[in-house]
Amino acid sequence: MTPSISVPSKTYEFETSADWHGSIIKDYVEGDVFDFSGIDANMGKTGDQAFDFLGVAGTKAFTTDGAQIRLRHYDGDTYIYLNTDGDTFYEAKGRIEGIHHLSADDLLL
Ligand SMILES: [Ca+2]
Repeated sequence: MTPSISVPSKTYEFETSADWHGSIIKDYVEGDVFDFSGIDANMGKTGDQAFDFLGVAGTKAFTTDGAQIRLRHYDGDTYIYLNTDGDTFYEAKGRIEGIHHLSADDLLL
């Protein structure tokens, strides 16, 4: 009988959108958490705002509300885009190897 090995879930923590930008996560497993809560999601407002999670969404999903996170599945990988400044373009993009169906529960916003 093979003993089952329980691997505790990991938390990937990012303090700034620059920390996340260009990241490549190679060892993600289901249950791991991405902690973006330390990032000020809206640089246009004072204080530390939280992100809105848009789920898997196209490039037009970002609005001028800023403070948004969207996912993209592309070429076998999962990308997470952060919009932090109230225009419709991302400030940071990182990649998780493989297709993962992350929900808001997998992200700390
Ligand atoms: Ca932006």
